[in-house]
Amino acid sequence: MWAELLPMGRSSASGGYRRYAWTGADADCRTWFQEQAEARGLAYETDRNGNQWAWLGDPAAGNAVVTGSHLDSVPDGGAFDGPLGVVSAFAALDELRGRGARFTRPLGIVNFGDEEGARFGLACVGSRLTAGALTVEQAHRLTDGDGVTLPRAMEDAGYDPDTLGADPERLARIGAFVELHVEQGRALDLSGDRIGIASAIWPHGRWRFDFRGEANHAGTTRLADRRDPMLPYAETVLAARREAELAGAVATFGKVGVEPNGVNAIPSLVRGWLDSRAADQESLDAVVSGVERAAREHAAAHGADLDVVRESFTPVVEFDHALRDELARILGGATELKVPVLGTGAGHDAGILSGRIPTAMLFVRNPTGVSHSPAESAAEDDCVAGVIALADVLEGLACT
Ligand code: HGY
Ligand code: MN
Ligand code: MN
Repeated sequence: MWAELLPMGRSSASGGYRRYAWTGADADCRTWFQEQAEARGLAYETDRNGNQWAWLGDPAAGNAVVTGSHLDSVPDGGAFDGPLGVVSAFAALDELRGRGARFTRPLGIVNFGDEEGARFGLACVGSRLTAGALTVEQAHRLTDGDGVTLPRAMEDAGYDPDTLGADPERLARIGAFVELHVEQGRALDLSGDRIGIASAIWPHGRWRFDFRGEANHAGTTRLADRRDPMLPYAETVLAARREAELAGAVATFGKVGVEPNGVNAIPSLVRGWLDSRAADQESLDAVVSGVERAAREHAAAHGADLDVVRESFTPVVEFDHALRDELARILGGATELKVPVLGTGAGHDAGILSGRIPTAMLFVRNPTGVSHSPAESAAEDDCVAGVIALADVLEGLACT
């Protein structure tokens, strides 16, 4: 499975993945998912939001156990973020069949669409729509960098955007969702453990800062006469770093757009996106308001106008305690090792669904902690340990 997925959407220039929602690379991954489902005799379907499902047993029976993750990527992402959870789901089912396990609950494997939000700017679109955390009207307004709307992109990919919307009937059939994911930090590497269990996801969000000034000639415009929006933007990037350090949080300007984007033109517009996350809401609020305050001061000082728009926000997620303890009991019993319980600053579909159904996550050790980069890695032994741990969890939850 891993070898089949590896070439899909991989850039030969960067070695990273460009599997953006509803593109050709995404379609290749989706075809692969369907083939995996059908090769195992699972009932395959796409839901009203374009998420893919593979079922063993009849989900209408209810109280299903679902596992899976996503197959899309950030720009030049790594191979593991997302796909490891989907591949491990199919591999765990194979493992359980090899053990002769008998299922007492329906088992679902899912690939949630557009988890990273790389194309339309909002993360976890598939699970947000399903959970009713994103309205159809909001989804219809999502537009990519080329002006293509989400409904148009879905339609071009062969999906019907008219069906988009909350899917409470589907969620009502699910008793537990367990997402396996490569760790996106070094906690397991430092503790010497292969596998961890998630405790919580930090509150996080994305804010767009539009600095507007005046385009002019880079050679002839006196410094004193300029209204250059790049200057307050630069000050704002530095302020984000300072505010994050003060609050023990993280803040990143990782995407920027400049108009007209000419070497010899003072920009008319600099648009930067702030991604900020913190262990608690108060710290996150402190960072974002500190960054916005600095941005306003510097914009005023340079004669630029500023608009700040919150594009997305996900409050703190505490994963279901009973399910988390059940995972710890199952894995502790199987390995006689204590499985570490970790918080994370990364967002996941499991976090979005946690407000609606009991969810839990398993993390697989990442030896460098690097993620959202082509350098992301995980050792094969650790990935196999992840599959076995997921199989143990599914067996404990869904088998006699
Ligand atoms: O955490 C993120 O940026 C995304 O949800 N994976
Ligand atoms: Mn990611
Ligand atoms: Mn992910």
